[in-house]
Amino acid sequence: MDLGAITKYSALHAKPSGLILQYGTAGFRTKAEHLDHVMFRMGLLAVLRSKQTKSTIGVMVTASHNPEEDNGVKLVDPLGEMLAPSWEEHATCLANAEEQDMQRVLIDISEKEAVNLQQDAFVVIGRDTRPSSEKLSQSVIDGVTVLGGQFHDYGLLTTPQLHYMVYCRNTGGRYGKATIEGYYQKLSKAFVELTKQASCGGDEYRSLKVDCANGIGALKLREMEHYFSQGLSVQLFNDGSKGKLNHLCGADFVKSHQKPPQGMEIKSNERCCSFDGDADRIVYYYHDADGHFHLIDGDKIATLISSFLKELLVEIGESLNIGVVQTAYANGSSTRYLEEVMKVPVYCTKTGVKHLHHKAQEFDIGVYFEANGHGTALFSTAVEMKIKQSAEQLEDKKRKAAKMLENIIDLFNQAAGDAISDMLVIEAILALKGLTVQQWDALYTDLPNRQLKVQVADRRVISTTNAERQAVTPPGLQEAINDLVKKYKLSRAFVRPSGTEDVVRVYAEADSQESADHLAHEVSLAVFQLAGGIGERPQPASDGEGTPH
Ligand code: NG1
Ligand code: ZN
Repeated sequence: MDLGAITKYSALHAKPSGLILQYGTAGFRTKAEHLDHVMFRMGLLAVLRSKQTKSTIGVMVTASHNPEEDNGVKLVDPLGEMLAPSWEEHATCLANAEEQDMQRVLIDISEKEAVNLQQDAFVVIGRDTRPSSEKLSQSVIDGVTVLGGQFHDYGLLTTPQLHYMVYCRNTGGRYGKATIEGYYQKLSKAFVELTKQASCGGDEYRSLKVDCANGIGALKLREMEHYFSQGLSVQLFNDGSKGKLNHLCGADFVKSHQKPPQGMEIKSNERCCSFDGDADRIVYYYHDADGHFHLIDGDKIATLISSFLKELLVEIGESLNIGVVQTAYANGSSTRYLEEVMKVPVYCTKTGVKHLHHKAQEFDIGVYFEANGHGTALFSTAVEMKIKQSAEQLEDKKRKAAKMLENIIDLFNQAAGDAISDMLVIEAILALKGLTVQQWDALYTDLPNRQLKVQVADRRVISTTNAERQAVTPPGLQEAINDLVKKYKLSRAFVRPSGTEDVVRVYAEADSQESADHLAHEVSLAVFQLAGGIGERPQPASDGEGTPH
């Protein structure tokens, strides 16, 4: 390590003294103007991680669904996964070290993790369309360079595209080519082959309106469009040409406000979807003939996908184990439908895709989605081989199913939840099954629900167990929630500290919207009283239709 050079360059990316940030569920996230030193230091850390794993490491500059003024950074581990937990701690230490302690922390990490400093390092970098992202990604590059790492700057990418690049590079090209054309080709080839098998499906099935949250998804979808044009026609809205990123649009807005985005005209029964700001989340929706808005969230996406996969497996005659992974935010109706009607085992993990991803890896086929639309399906290597063999050997009908499965495996991003890839899978399934958006929606009816946020002095006073469904501390809180829940039918509620914002999140569902709103409000008051609420006391939801959390 050239300590002199590190000190010199670090001074050019100096940390505002006293600023403390935490590597959360999605990396570091805050106002962009506070992040320059964090970017530089994550460049340094990525080099150490690359040397330790002898693999390419990714660094993504984005704040996803958060406001345009924010930014963030996260590291991507060798197989496209989120950073290992011990390294998340190192990231927090390094980001918070005052200038004069930075070198010592860097050396500590290298020693603790037995990093061979002579080893080569390679880092790939991507960024979203935020005005601050270009400069911040340059700071990452400064950090990489000063520690002697090699790098490739992909420039503008969706988050899942960067995960894809990392995965490709660390699997010797077997997964795909680590270029943007490689990504487009792999996905669109699988999509076109798959949809060729659809017997029905005229135009009405094949056109889709996409709200791109004024983000990177618009750019990438436009680039990709001509690769799959025979199979699907997409109409892009909120493409960044005028509106502000994530403002009154995008998957997070649509899901949390339970209403359509601005800037998109929706005719009745038209199929629409929204991406978030870095295109790793997707939700669908439509207006029915009476003008009512219907949201099709991650839970219903997981249901469509897992039921289709199960059907294909039955057709091929393979008894592979398939599991669905959700979080506590999954709508109770979805869990019930999956378990009782579809007879698919369902598992619940803590919030944050790394937990879901990890659990999904335990199955031959693991489908995981957060209710907010972040998810994918994972296929074990053994399954992939079995399916490839079946596609060669089986008789006609079975072979067709095996071929479809083969294409679906290629179409899913195995490295991360990916709005583009999920969209193509969903469109293919709808076409193959001849399903309209209403028929898909009718699989089950969501229980009315409400999410709220409560400000407390220190959200760490709340600790949880049972995949965040029960509060362990502060004392008395869970008992209070239990008593409130008893007052309503088909009800459920839980609270947890957010991993990305300084708030406690409250979730409630019940048999009517009114009950869900009441329950959520009452639980918020319990949190406010028992967990050290600050500021104004939580107010009841002012209307029945989608007051934000
Ligand atoms: P937190 O802030 O921990 O609730 C939010 C989302 C997660 C996940 C992360 C990362 C909800 C309730 N929570 O986490 O699902 O997407 O952001 O972006 O949607
Ligand atoms: Zn995102």
